Amino acid sequence: MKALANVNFALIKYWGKKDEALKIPYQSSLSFTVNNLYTEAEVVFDENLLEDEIIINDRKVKDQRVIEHLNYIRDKFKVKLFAYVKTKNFVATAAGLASSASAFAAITYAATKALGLELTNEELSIIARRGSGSASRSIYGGFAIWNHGNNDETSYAEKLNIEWDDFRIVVCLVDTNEKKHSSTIAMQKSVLNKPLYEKWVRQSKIDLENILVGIKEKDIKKVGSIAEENALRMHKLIESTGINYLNEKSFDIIERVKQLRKNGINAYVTMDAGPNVKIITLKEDVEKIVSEFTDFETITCSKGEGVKLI
Ligand code: 2P0
Repeated sequence: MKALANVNFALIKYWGKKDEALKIPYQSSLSFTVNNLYTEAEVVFDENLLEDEIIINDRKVKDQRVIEHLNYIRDKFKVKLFAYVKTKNFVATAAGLASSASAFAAITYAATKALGLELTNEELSIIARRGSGSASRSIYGGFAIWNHGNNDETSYAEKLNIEWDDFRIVVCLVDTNEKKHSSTIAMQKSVLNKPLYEKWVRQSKIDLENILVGIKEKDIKKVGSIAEENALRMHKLIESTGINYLNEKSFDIIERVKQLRKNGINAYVTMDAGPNVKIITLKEDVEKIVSEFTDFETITCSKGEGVKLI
């Protein structure tokens, strides 16, 4: 079975786990699944295999996270067969935006379909979450909310039934190399900074309530400014641990986006566990933004679909 899952970008970030093994977060998060950036995954369970065979981007690897995810799926559905797994990240340009979210969503869907299972999106979201937290959201197209829940059964993402056709994210590529610090480790360190982390959890709850209102009203100013503040707050928290994902070029883009806003253009930033900057905007402003950042490679994204078989 072969599946495709799109990358999702969080507008309200997931940052920090209450339960490391189950990947249950302290706070809920909200994201937008995009087109143009995705992973294709093929999974075949084969009685002739003596171990899992994993090929990522045409390279045979012993990827422990993928093996653990297969072990989890085998255990859950009482399957004994090893699997052949082949994944490929498709980004409009070089690698680097490759995401564990799209990868684990695609593997989850391909693997469960290969086992002949017909699961609900909630069930798929729970399984994908066990591979990588943010993968729980890539099951869905467009806006999705991952309710943190309190246990394995209640921590899953749901689709927000709101269509906002003009919503866009312009990715500004700063660096396509693999990140130096895994987000899993950076999250663990952030949680240890108790006062700041507790503040982060409290504020992200407020941000989530407010951004939901903004999305319902299709208010780009409200949505953009809440997402930007949320992302900058997450990076302040991360910096407090001694880890820096953003570099000079990222800060330069952030400043230039502020300037664009002063000139009446709808543009707001969000950044994840790396230096690339994603600019939140509307269709009508995309051209102006792209022409401002000709010194960077940009990828314009609109709404992407949920996970599907191909
Ligand atoms: C997010 N990120 O909400 C946040 C914002 C990065 C910054 O989810 O440990 O790869 O596998 O659950 O999902 C990246 O973390 O981490 C992430 P694990 P994951 O998109």
